[in-house]
Amino acid sequence: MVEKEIKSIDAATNEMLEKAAQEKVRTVFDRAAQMKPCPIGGEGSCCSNCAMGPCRVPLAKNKTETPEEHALRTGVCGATAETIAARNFARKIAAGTASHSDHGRRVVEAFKLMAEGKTKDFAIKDEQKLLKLALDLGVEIGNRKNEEIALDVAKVCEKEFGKQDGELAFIKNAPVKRQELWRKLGVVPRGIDREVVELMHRTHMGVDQDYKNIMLQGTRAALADGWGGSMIATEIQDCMFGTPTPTLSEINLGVLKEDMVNVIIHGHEPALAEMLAVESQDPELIKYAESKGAKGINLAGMCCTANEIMMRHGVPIVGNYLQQELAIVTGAVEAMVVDVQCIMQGLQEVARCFHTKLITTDERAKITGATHMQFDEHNPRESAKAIIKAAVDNYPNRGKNVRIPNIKTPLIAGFSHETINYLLGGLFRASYRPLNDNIINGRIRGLAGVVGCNNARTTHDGAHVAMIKELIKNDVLVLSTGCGAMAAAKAGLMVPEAAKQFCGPGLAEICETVGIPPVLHMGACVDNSRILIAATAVVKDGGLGDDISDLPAAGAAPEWMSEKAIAIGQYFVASGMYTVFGTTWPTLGSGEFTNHLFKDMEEMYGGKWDFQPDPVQAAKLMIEHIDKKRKALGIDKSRERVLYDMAMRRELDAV
Ligand code: CUV
Ligand code: SF4
Repeated sequence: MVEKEIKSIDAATNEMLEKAAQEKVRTVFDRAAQMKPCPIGGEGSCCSNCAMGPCRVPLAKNKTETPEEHALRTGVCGATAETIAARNFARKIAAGTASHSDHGRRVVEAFKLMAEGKTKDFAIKDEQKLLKLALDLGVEIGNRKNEEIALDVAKVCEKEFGKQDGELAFIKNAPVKRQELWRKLGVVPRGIDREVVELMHRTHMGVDQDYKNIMLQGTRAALADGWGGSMIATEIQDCMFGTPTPTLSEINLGVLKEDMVNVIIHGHEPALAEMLAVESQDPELIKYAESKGAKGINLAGMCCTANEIMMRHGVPIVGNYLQQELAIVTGAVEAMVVDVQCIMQGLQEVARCFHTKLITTDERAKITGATHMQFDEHNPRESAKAIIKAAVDNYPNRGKNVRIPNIKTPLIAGFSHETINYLLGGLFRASYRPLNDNIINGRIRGLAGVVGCNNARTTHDGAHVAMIKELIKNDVLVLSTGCGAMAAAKAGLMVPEAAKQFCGPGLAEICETVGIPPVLHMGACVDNSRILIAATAVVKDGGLGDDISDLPAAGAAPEWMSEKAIAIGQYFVASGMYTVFGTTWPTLGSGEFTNHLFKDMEEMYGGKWDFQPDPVQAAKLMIEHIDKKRKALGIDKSRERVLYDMAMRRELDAV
């Protein structure tokens, strides 16, 4: 665990932390200072899977521990440090996969209601994508109506969750070689729910007690997330709400408005957020807000829901994970509307110090003390209206202690896989060819996915920004999602002008020619599936090997905290990606199991885990990996030439 020196690199966050301190409001930053992490649990060495424990098998302090001594250090049932660390790790995968996938399931349910005509408020926004999905899923197109096709697509997707055998449909989206490898290793997911259930079973007391075998199922569940639940969520959301295209927006606490009703939507699933985006523009509701003395209604997003509606509608983002309580600390938030995932219970305590109404909207996620207003999928518009009305009604209750930091940054987002395709190849011959060519000729050194959360155990946004800057300085194009993307945006890295200032010469040239930022915002956490699809598209375009593991590419989550991040990391690794995490690593209590993740996995999958809390060092590891892959592809020399050319050109320019 690295001790953090400063709380945040973000000025708006620090300003609100001061306000919170003045007003004696306790936030996650204070709680983190007070509650030290448990060192035994932190390294994955605490087992509470049965009532003979909890048992603790921490890493031996004594480095000279013999294998015999090591074997004697077990839980009451005899479970070894390896088994305990593996079970704990695997259960994080199960929880992460369950979360993304349950999100996917809800989206499919709403999509089905729409296709059946049971809700009039949603529609098919991207017909192209619907047809592509139908083809992928073997749904007949013929000259059937879109709604009929959609209904069948919904039914097939729905079955993916409860399927008992066979293979998940989207596995076929992966490179052929990858699919074969998965089949050989026996890790192709059969059904999403089944893999999660089996993983929970196998990690129950007294079942699977071979860490390698546990991780086979751990991998199968993770793949059921990336190439299953998450991918379903992304694809169906695109169908129903539109596939993102480049959008200009703004981010940070400064998007809140002093003279308007501020409604924040926080969480993950976009259905309610979509409706709030529409209803916040409703003339009648705006008039109602004016009747209460406000100039209008200002909707803004928080966490991954923010990414969803910013990507599709340009709705501004208030902030990322560690800023959720601080938004309320401004004193200017009438309603904080939440659904599922990454919602701190601390919000309620902070909301109590202000006039803010914390509104839960999903029966799966209630918070003691908060107001519950159930979102009705049959009647999304009415639900959204009621919520906004409650926020407006709360406007006159605003206190005197309002202070909104005057800090916000512009960003361009909306880089779905399809958009990147068009931007690079043009509308009529959309393709990754130019990207591949520029990787091969060395202007772009490689690709990096920098994703994931914030974590109160490390400087807010610090690792994301330091890592990304190091990568783009070295000509690595960065794809980003989640709270990491927001950190990059706040640091000004998601505008095309960032290229000149922060990138190496090769990447800067590409960004300037195409007019893209050096860090491409691809969406929410479930949209990490877009990175899988993009990586596969690069493979299929040719010239860079025949599997994801051949690509000069790497992944990272330098400030991860959620179990979802572990599921994502595992499906990245199993898809062939070198993946490095920061802040803390949850298996260090077992050297042997950690070795399995950090070494054996490379032999199995061509991708592996790594841990490096220093973000610049971690970026260097990623670059090293990228260079290793370039060398294996025989394209290491081209890069030297390009850089040489550029240096010469600059010398000439200087003359
Ligand atoms: Ni799903 S999972 S803190 S909001 S990225 Fe942000 Fe993103 Fe992690 Fe949560
Ligand atoms: Fe202890 Fe074994 Fe029970 Fe875990 S399962 S708590 S190691 S006895």
